[in-house]
Amino acid sequence: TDGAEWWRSAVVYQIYPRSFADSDGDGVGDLRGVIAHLDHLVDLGIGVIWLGPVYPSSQADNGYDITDYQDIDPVFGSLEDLDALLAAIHARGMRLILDLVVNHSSHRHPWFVESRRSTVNPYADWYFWRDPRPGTVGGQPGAEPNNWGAAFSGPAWTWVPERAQYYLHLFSPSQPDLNWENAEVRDAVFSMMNWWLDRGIDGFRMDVINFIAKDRDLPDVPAPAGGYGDGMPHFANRPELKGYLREMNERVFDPRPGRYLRVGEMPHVSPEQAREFTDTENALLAMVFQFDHVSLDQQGDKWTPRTASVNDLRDTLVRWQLALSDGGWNSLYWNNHDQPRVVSRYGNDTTFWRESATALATVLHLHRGTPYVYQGEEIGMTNMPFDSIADLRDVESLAYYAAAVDGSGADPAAAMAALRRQSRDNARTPMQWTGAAGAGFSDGTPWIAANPNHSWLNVAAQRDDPGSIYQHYKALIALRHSRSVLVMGGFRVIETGRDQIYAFARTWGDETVEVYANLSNSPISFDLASAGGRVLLLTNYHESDPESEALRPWEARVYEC
Ligand code: TEU
Repeated sequence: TDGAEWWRSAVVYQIYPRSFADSDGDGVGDLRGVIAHLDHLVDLGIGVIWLGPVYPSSQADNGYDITDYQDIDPVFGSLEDLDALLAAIHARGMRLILDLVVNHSSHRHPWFVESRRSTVNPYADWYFWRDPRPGTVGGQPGAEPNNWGAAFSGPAWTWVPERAQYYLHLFSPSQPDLNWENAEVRDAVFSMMNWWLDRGIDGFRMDVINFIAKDRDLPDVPAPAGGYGDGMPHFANRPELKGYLREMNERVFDPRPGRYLRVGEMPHVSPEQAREFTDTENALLAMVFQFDHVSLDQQGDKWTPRTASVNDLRDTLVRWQLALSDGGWNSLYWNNHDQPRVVSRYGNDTTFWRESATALATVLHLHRGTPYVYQGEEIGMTNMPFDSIADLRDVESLAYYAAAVDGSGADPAAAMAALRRQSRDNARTPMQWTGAAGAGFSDGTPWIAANPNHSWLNVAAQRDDPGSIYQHYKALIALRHSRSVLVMGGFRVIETGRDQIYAFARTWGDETVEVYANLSNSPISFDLASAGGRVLLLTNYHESDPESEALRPWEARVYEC
């Protein structure tokens, strides 16, 4: 792929360390467990590993609440283990990016422990502290400085009697938001980033990076009577955001040779904004994670279901592809540690489990952008049949259930149905390496139960099976590495006149690749767009007639034209 930055052609594998591989039998994945499985990623064709947070943490949000940004939580290992992992990754020609979680720290971080003591200590202004709403008594319901709700239920403010003020937390009370307007906060963050880059890592995935600039007035927002509202317009994609990212680039990345992968997770970002942040001239980031395609089955809040149609999926994917088809850059993902498993969500994890998993993978990987494979996606791992709330661990899921069932008297069965559909724990059950009792993940009791289907759905069962989901992912990644058109090519939709079919073309110079995918449970006939002379590069059905103008359920075909 001529001259493109390495992260345009590489495929990124996301590891959720707690659930990937446990080397010491404590039931929690760790760094030594990752080292032991690197060759699986080499076999798959992975170029970059995104490792979820492994820093010391109060573990209220599984590491997204950090108490020390420059060390490793003992549950995952040590800094020496991280250095050994980095060396092992580099020795295999792969790269490592870490998770940068600097919109907030843990409430147990020394910065916050000091900040909460008084209004006059050196860290007093490192977070968002506000007096009770005028005319109210601090700590009483309704005394919060504004009416924003937190992402994990409840108000976005917690009262600290010691300081006689509230602090802001967009997520859990264990995650106080850092005040980026304070230059000392920015100094500390940039110094920490430089410390990690000096250690040899290859970049960062930046957690909710578009939330770091807040509207200092922190105004009330429309909200149901006595309820909380969505403060998003006052903390997402604010005008000051670009200034902070420009300063980050000037003080961290620009002074260094080489190219670092900078990925910004940006809930609520639009394609146009993504283009602004990633456009080639003065790219503030290499790419962003958007959320439009992973909220199509939600209506307002994530727990209220909506049926996502193929048209919904296609329209959203196409909108993002077209916006970034001739400038800027896209991330491509179906799964991560916050999303339910795509084969259960948008595919068919019963009748057409293999076909739908591979059709969805084909569509994603042949788009323009950098593909991400989330651990277990490469073997088609499915959602978990959670039986009761005791099976769940995620702070977001537990808070939702408590608020719905204990707080509002909702039917526990309905709440469990919503959790089986959308809980983040669907993505956090142990990686399924083998069919053995602990799924090859741990010899101990795992921190969260493994999916019972690991008995047949696992790496060992698929690795040497030519028709497996694993082998299809491997073929897709190899295909991407073999053709510039799949990396640099533009994107255009192919109109087939069939709602169930998603078809598109990629063109680069005189190379054209066409993709046709039937994203439904029914066979469908259609007309192949290009004139003859096609070569079938890849299909997800074992036997496939390249000239057939009928696609079987979830059949995907890739042609070179
Ligand atoms: O997620 C940000 C985010 O928007 C998610 O909260 C997502 O919207 C939600 O999980 C969907 O229900 C990042 C991390 O990926 C997530 O794991 C953390 O919980 C969150 O930030 C706070 O750090």
